[in-house]
Amino acid sequence: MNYKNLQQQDKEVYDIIKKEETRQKNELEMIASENYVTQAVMEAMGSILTNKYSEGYPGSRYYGGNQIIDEIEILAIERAKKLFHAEHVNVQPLSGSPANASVYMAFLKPGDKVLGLKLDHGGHLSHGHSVNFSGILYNFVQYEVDSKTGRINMEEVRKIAQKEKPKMIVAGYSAYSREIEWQKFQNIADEIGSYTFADIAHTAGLIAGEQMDNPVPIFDVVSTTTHKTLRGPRGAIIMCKEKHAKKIDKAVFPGMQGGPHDHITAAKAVAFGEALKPEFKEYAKKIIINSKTLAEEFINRGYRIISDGTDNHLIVVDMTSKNTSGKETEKILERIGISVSRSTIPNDPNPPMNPSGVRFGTPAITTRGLGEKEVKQVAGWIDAAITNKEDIGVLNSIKKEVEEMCKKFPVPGLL
Ligand code: DSN
Repeated sequence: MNYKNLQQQDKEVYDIIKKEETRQKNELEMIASENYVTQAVMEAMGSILTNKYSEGYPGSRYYGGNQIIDEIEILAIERAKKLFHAEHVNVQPLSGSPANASVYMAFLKPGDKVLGLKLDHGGHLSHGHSVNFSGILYNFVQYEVDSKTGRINMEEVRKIAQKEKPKMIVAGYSAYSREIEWQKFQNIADEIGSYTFADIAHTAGLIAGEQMDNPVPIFDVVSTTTHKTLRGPRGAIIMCKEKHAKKIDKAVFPGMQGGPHDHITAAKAVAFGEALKPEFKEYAKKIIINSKTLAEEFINRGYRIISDGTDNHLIVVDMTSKNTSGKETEKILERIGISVSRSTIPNDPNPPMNPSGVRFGTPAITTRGLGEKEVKQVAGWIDAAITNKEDIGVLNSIKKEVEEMCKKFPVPGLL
């Protein structure tokens, strides 16, 4: 990436960015929610569209001079509609939590009852955790994954829904590795007259790439971030049935947000354009193959994987099966140049800051071009590092091997 002007004007910031660039080049990213965007997405993000204010929507803005901005927002909307088969799309949400806040604002009043998956069972903070606005403003009741299978038991969800009669049911998760039965959620909601809300932030790219089921034609409303498997800029969108369009748009602006970030809208349009190409389906397929390969490698080495495997881009591993914790594993792997995120496991006996699990994801390494052969190699390094966590010599030599692999598979956006 060329930072010529930044280098001349502000060396302090330039040096920090270059250090991070080197880290991204030399280390493997296995955080399930991260990815590497293309140069084209970055160029759109770095464009002069950042100079504009455009509160409102295409054709109806609160500032002059927005005819051209309207073109980019309409293009992003049309591409997202095509990608997800959506009736209505709002491309202005700044990120995942603000998007979810807008969804709740559109459909609920403070105090209304909502049903969401518990955070330590794979849900998200914004799905009703008590420290989050969602849990503070709304009356969330929570469902769990089955303690034996690690999967969502739809009969249990039905029982809770029938008993609690929530106004909204939330599905779509941050640390759940299985396909979601969208239609069954909708059927339950229909029985009790609830709205259905899917947060597909994690799997949006796999859905766009037609490797996982799409809730958009089924659910009332769906949010997703654009920067995870979808491989776009940091941001989010909301998709809904046409009948909900007005209330969603009103909730995003003026309800939750001010001016949209037009340079990010342009980058979203670029990312949706990329995801509409046939190559993206291949990419999505490879992410899942890599994730399944990783799960198999761990299982063969005696690691306990929640739900015993994966249908998507992530796996959650119970590290107590290897006499370590999530936090310690995160540190050990940092030492060899692999980034992961610690994670709670269902019914975790340990606290969220030092949970039992680790969440591994394959979207970023798949973007780099790693395939099954390399994933097997990476699983071997991870296991060797955990087994030899006190042996600095072993950790240093694995780190060198990781660096060698990184050289062979450069980050596309950093060429
Ligand atoms: N922080 C994201 C994740 O890692 O899943 C969710 O917001």
